[in-house]
Amino acid sequence: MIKRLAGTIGAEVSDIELPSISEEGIEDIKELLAEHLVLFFLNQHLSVEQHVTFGRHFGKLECHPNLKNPFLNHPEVFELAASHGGLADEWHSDITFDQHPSIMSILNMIQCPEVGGDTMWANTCAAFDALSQPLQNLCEGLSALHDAEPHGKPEITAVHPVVRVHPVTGKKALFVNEHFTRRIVEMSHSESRMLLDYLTRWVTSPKFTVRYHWQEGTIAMWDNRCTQHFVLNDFNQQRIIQRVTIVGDTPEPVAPLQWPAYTRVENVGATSRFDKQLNDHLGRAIMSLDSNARDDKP
Ligand SMILES: O=C(O)CCC(=O)C(=O)O
Repeated sequence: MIKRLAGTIGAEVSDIELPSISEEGIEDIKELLAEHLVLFFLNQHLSVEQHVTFGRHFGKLECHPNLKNPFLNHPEVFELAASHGGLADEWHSDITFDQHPSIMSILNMIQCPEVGGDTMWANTCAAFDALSQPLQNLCEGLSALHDAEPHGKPEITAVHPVVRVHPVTGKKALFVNEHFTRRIVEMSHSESRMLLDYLTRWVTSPKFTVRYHWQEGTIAMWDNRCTQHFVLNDFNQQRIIQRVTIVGDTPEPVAPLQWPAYTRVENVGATSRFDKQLNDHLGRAIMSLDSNARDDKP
Protein backbone atom coordinates (compact mmCIF):
# COMPACT_ATOMS: atom_id res chain seq x y z
CA MET A 1 0.00 0.00 0.00
CA ILE A 2 1.24 3.49 -0.88
CA LYS A 3 0.37 6.50 1.26
CA ARG A 4 1.35 9.91 -0.07
CA LEU A 5 2.60 12.21 2.68
CA ALA A 6 2.59 15.66 1.05
CA GLY A 7 1.50 17.44 -2.11
CA THR A 8 4.73 17.27 -4.10
CA ILE A 9 7.00 14.68 -2.47
CA GLY A 10 7.14 11.61 -0.24
CA ALA A 11 5.25 8.35 0.24
CA GLU A 12 5.12 5.60 2.84
CA VAL A 13 5.14 2.04 1.48
CA SER A 14 3.66 -0.72 3.65
CA ASP A 15 3.14 -4.49 3.28
CA ILE A 16 6.64 -5.05 2.03
CA GLU A 17 9.61 -6.90 3.54
CA LEU A 18 12.81 -5.51 2.15
CA PRO A 19 15.11 -8.43 3.14
CA SER A 20 13.13 -10.86 0.97
CA ILE A 21 12.21 -8.52 -1.87
CA SER A 22 12.09 -9.94 -5.42
CA GLU A 23 13.64 -8.41 -8.55
CA GLU A 24 10.12 -7.42 -9.60
CA GLY A 25 9.67 -5.68 -6.24
CA ILE A 26 12.91 -3.74 -6.82
CA GLU A 27 11.63 -2.55 -10.22
CA ASP A 28 8.39 -1.41 -8.51
CA ILE A 29 10.42 0.52 -5.93
CA LYS A 30 12.40 2.24 -8.71
CA GLU A 31 9.14 3.37 -10.32
CA LEU A 32 7.74 4.56 -7.00
CA LEU A 33 10.92 6.48 -6.27
CA ALA A 34 10.76 8.23 -9.66
CA GLU A 35 7.21 9.29 -8.80
CA HIS A 36 7.55 10.24 -5.10
CA LEU A 37 11.32 11.03 -4.81
CA VAL A 38 11.54 9.84 -1.19
CA LEU A 39 10.07 6.57 0.12
CA PHE A 40 9.65 5.26 3.67
CA PHE A 41 9.38 1.59 4.66
CA LEU A 42 8.29 1.03 8.26
CA ASN A 43 9.22 -1.85 10.61
CA GLN A 44 12.12 -3.20 8.59
CA HIS A 45 14.86 -3.36 11.30
CA LEU A 46 17.54 -4.32 8.75
CA SER A 47 20.91 -5.63 9.91
CA VAL A 48 24.00 -3.96 8.43
CA GLU A 49 24.32 -6.88 5.97
CA GLN A 50 20.66 -6.62 4.92
CA HIS A 51 21.01 -2.88 4.47
CA VAL A 52 24.01 -3.36 2.18
CA THR A 53 22.28 -6.15 0.23
CA PHE A 54 19.20 -4.02 -0.31
CA GLY A 55 21.32 -1.03 -1.42
CA ARG A 56 23.21 -3.09 -4.02
CA HIS A 57 19.99 -3.68 -5.94
CA PHE A 58 20.17 -0.02 -7.03
CA GLY A 59 23.81 0.20 -8.08
CA LYS A 60 27.35 0.12 -6.76
CA LEU A 61 27.69 1.41 -3.21
CA GLU A 62 30.35 3.96 -2.32
CA CYS A 63 32.28 4.69 0.86
CA HIS A 64 31.87 8.17 2.30
CA PRO A 65 34.83 10.10 0.90
CA ASN A 66 35.47 12.27 3.97
CA LEU A 67 33.88 10.78 7.08
CA LYS A 68 35.00 7.83 9.22
CA ASN A 69 33.10 4.59 9.10
CA PRO A 70 32.55 2.29 12.06
CA PHE A 71 32.04 -1.06 10.29
CA LEU A 72 35.30 -2.67 9.24
CA ASN A 73 33.53 -5.37 7.23
CA HIS A 74 31.23 -2.89 5.53
CA PRO A 75 33.08 0.31 4.66
CA GLU A 76 30.08 1.35 2.52
CA VAL A 77 27.91 1.87 5.61
CA PHE A 78 28.29 5.28 7.13
CA GLU A 79 26.90 6.19 10.56
CA LEU A 80 25.87 9.51 12.09
CA ALA A 81 25.34 9.67 15.86
CA ALA A 82 23.98 12.95 17.22
CA SER A 83 25.97 12.50 20.46
CA HIS A 84 29.15 12.76 18.34
CA GLY A 85 27.99 15.80 16.42
CA GLY A 86 26.59 13.71 13.57
CA LEU A 87 23.61 15.76 12.60
CA ALA A 88 23.00 17.14 9.12
CA ASP A 89 21.01 20.26 10.02
CA GLU A 90 21.70 22.24 6.85
CA TRP A 91 19.80 21.60 3.61
CA HIS A 92 21.80 19.51 1.14
CA SER A 93 21.92 16.75 -1.45
CA ASP A 94 24.57 14.17 -0.68
CA ILE A 95 28.21 14.53 -1.76
CA THR A 96 27.72 17.38 -4.24
CA PHE A 97 31.35 18.43 -3.68
CA ASP A 98 32.29 15.38 -5.77
CA GLN A 99 32.41 15.28 -9.58
CA HIS A 100 29.89 12.43 -9.42
CA PRO A 101 27.46 13.12 -6.54
CA SER A 102 25.64 10.04 -5.18
CA ILE A 103 22.46 9.36 -7.09
CA MET A 104 20.57 7.77 -4.22
CA SER A 105 20.83 7.31 -0.44
CA ILE A 106 19.24 4.66 1.78
CA LEU A 107 18.96 5.45 5.46
CA ASN A 108 18.32 2.99 8.30
CA MET A 109 16.92 4.67 11.44
CA ILE A 110 18.69 2.86 14.31
CA GLN A 111 17.79 5.07 17.27
CA CYS A 112 15.62 8.16 17.36
CA PRO A 113 14.33 10.55 19.99
CA GLU A 114 10.70 10.18 21.00
CA VAL A 115 10.04 13.73 19.94
CA GLY A 116 12.00 15.85 17.50
CA GLY A 117 14.78 14.93 15.07
CA ASP A 118 12.38 14.81 12.12
CA THR A 119 13.89 15.00 8.63
CA MET A 120 12.58 17.19 5.81
CA TRP A 121 12.99 16.66 2.08
CA ALA A 122 12.33 19.13 -0.74
CA ASN A 123 11.38 18.43 -4.36
CA THR A 124 13.90 20.42 -6.41
CA CYS A 125 12.06 19.80 -9.72
CA ALA A 126 8.90 21.39 -8.33
CA ALA A 127 11.05 24.28 -7.05
CA PHE A 128 12.55 24.78 -10.53
CA ASP A 129 9.17 24.54 -12.29
CA ALA A 130 7.70 27.23 -10.02
CA LEU A 131 10.38 29.83 -10.88
CA SER A 132 9.47 32.56 -13.37
CA GLN A 133 10.54 32.01 -16.98
CA PRO A 134 13.30 34.68 -16.92
CA LEU A 135 14.86 33.21 -13.79
CA GLN A 136 14.59 29.67 -15.19
CA ASN A 137 16.36 30.82 -18.35
CA LEU A 138 19.13 32.51 -16.38
CA CYS A 139 19.67 29.49 -14.09
CA GLU A 140 19.79 27.04 -17.00
CA GLY A 141 22.90 28.82 -18.34
CA LEU A 142 24.83 28.81 -15.06
CA SER A 143 27.09 26.47 -13.10
CA ALA A 144 28.11 26.46 -9.45
CA LEU A 145 31.12 25.54 -7.37
CA HIS A 146 30.53 23.09 -4.50
CA ASP A 147 33.05 22.20 -1.77
CA ALA A 148 33.60 19.84 1.16
CA GLU A 149 34.21 22.68 3.64
CA PRO A 150 31.55 21.26 6.03
CA HIS A 151 33.82 18.23 6.33
CA GLY A 152 36.89 20.44 6.90
CA LYS A 153 38.12 20.01 3.30
CA PRO A 154 37.41 23.23 1.35
CA GLU A 155 40.04 22.26 -1.22
CA ILE A 156 37.80 19.42 -2.48
CA THR A 157 35.69 21.15 -5.10
CA ALA A 158 33.46 20.33 -8.06
CA VAL A 159 31.45 22.39 -10.53
CA HIS A 160 27.94 21.33 -11.52
CA PRO A 161 25.15 22.93 -13.56
CA VAL A 162 22.73 25.01 -11.48
CA VAL A 163 19.91 23.16 -13.24
CA ARG A 164 20.39 19.48 -14.00
CA VAL A 165 18.29 17.17 -16.14
CA HIS A 166 17.18 14.01 -14.38
CA PRO A 167 18.40 11.07 -16.51
CA VAL A 168 15.35 8.90 -15.76
CA THR A 169 12.42 11.33 -15.73
CA GLY A 170 13.86 14.06 -17.99
CA LYS A 171 12.70 16.67 -15.46
CA LYS A 172 14.75 19.75 -14.66
CA ALA A 173 15.93 20.16 -11.06
CA LEU A 174 17.63 23.01 -9.21
CA PHE A 175 21.00 21.69 -8.09
CA VAL A 176 22.39 24.19 -5.56
CA ASN A 177 22.25 23.66 -1.81
CA GLU A 178 22.92 25.60 1.37
CA HIS A 179 25.50 23.15 2.78
CA PHE A 180 27.94 22.51 -0.07
CA THR A 181 27.36 25.17 -2.79
CA ARG A 182 29.66 28.20 -2.55
CA ARG A 183 29.61 30.22 -5.73
CA ILE A 184 27.97 30.72 -9.10
CA VAL A 185 30.91 30.31 -11.46
CA GLU A 186 29.83 32.88 -14.08
CA MET A 187 28.91 35.68 -11.63
CA SER A 188 30.75 38.05 -9.33
CA HIS A 189 30.89 37.10 -5.67
CA SER A 190 28.15 39.53 -4.63
CA GLU A 191 25.81 38.60 -7.50
CA SER A 192 26.42 34.95 -6.75
CA ARG A 193 25.65 35.47 -3.05
CA MET A 194 22.34 37.12 -3.88
CA LEU A 195 21.24 34.41 -6.32
CA LEU A 196 22.42 31.48 -4.20
CA ASP A 197 20.69 32.92 -1.11
CA TYR A 198 17.49 33.21 -3.10
CA LEU A 199 17.59 29.78 -4.76
CA THR A 200 18.63 27.82 -1.67
CA ARG A 201 15.85 29.45 0.36
CA TRP A 202 13.30 29.01 -2.44
CA VAL A 203 13.95 25.27 -2.72
CA THR A 204 12.98 24.86 0.93
CA SER A 205 9.62 26.68 0.65
CA PRO A 206 7.11 24.56 2.63
CA LYS A 207 5.03 23.74 -0.46
CA PHE A 208 7.92 21.76 -1.99
CA THR A 209 8.64 19.74 1.17
CA VAL A 210 7.65 16.79 3.30
CA ARG A 211 8.49 16.45 7.01
CA TYR A 212 8.93 12.94 8.37
CA HIS A 213 8.65 11.77 11.99
CA TRP A 214 10.74 8.64 12.51
CA GLN A 215 10.28 5.29 14.16
CA GLU A 216 13.21 2.98 14.79
CA GLY A 217 13.55 0.32 12.10
CA THR A 218 12.27 2.59 9.31
CA ILE A 219 14.17 2.67 6.03
CA ALA A 220 14.07 5.85 3.95
CA MET A 221 15.43 6.12 0.44
CA TRP A 222 15.68 9.22 -1.70
CA ASP A 223 16.87 10.36 -5.09
CA ASN A 224 19.64 12.94 -4.61
CA ARG A 225 19.30 14.19 -8.21
CA CYS A 226 15.95 15.84 -7.53
CA THR A 227 15.73 16.36 -3.74
CA GLN A 228 17.40 18.05 -0.81
CA HIS A 229 17.03 17.17 2.86
CA PHE A 230 17.88 18.33 6.37
CA VAL A 231 17.37 17.23 9.98
CA LEU A 232 15.61 19.33 12.60
CA ASN A 233 18.06 19.92 15.43
CA ASP A 234 15.40 20.19 18.15
CA PHE A 235 16.13 17.26 20.49
CA ASN A 236 18.49 16.24 23.31
CA GLN A 237 18.39 12.45 23.23
CA GLN A 238 20.56 10.13 21.14
CA ARG A 239 19.79 9.77 17.45
CA ILE A 240 21.70 7.29 15.26
CA ILE A 241 21.30 6.67 11.55
CA GLN A 242 23.18 4.42 9.17
CA ARG A 243 23.32 5.15 5.47
CA VAL A 244 24.48 3.63 2.22
CA THR A 245 24.79 5.68 -0.96
CA ILE A 246 24.79 4.63 -4.58
CA VAL A 247 27.72 5.77 -6.73
CA GLY A 248 26.98 8.97 -8.58
CA ASP A 249 26.70 10.12 -12.17
CA THR A 250 27.69 13.33 -13.97
CA PRO A 251 24.98 16.00 -13.58
CA GLU A 252 23.87 17.00 -17.09
CA PRO A 253 22.99 20.64 -17.84
CA VAL A 254 19.84 21.55 -19.79
CA ALA A 255 21.96 23.06 -22.59
CA PRO A 256 25.64 23.91 -23.02
CA LEU A 257 26.63 26.52 -20.44
CA GLN A 258 26.51 29.98 -21.95
CA TRP A 259 28.98 32.28 -20.25
CA PRO A 260 32.66 32.18 -19.28
CA ALA A 261 33.71 31.85 -15.65
CA TYR A 262 33.93 35.13 -13.75
CA THR A 263 37.67 35.64 -13.52
CA ARG A 264 39.20 39.09 -13.20
CA VAL A 265 42.94 39.57 -13.42
CA GLU A 266 42.78 43.38 -13.65
CA ASN A 267 41.75 45.59 -10.70
CA VAL A 268 42.93 43.12 -8.09
CA GLY A 269 41.85 44.41 -4.68
CA ALA A 270 40.63 43.36 -1.26
CA THR A 271 37.46 41.79 -2.64
CA SER A 272 39.51 39.54 -4.93
CA ARG A 273 39.87 37.20 -1.96
CA PHE A 274 36.29 36.11 -2.66
CA ASP A 275 37.43 34.85 -6.06
CA LYS A 276 40.38 32.85 -4.74
CA GLN A 277 38.59 29.54 -4.28
CA LEU A 278 37.02 29.75 -7.74
CA ASN A 279 40.35 30.68 -9.35
CA ASP A 280 42.09 27.82 -7.52
CA HIS A 281 39.43 25.38 -8.74
CA LEU A 282 39.70 26.62 -12.32
CA GLY A 283 43.51 26.43 -12.12
CA ARG A 284 43.29 22.83 -10.93
CA ALA A 285 40.79 21.99 -13.68
CA ILE A 286 43.12 23.45 -16.34
CA MET A 287 46.10 21.59 -14.87
CA SER A 288 44.19 18.32 -14.94
CA LEU A 289 43.19 18.96 -18.56
CA ASP A 290 46.87 19.57 -19.36
CA SER A 291 47.98 16.40 -17.63
CA ASN A 292 45.25 14.43 -19.42
CA ALA A 293 46.56 15.81 -22.68
CA ARG A 294 50.08 14.77 -21.69
CA ASP A 295 48.86 11.30 -20.76
CA ASP A 296 47.34 10.94 -24.21
CA LYS A 297 50.75 11.39 -25.82
CA PRO A 298 52.62 8.18 -26.68
O1 LIG B 1 19.69 11.93 9.73
C1 LIG B 1 18.89 12.13 8.82
O2 LIG B 1 17.68 12.02 8.97
C2 LIG B 1 19.40 12.54 7.47
C3 LIG B 1 20.85 12.31 7.36
C4 LIG B 1 21.47 13.09 6.26
O3 LIG B 1 21.28 14.26 6.12
C5 LIG B 1 22.30 12.39 5.32
O4 LIG B 1 22.48 11.19 5.46
O5 LIG B 1 22.81 13.06 4.40
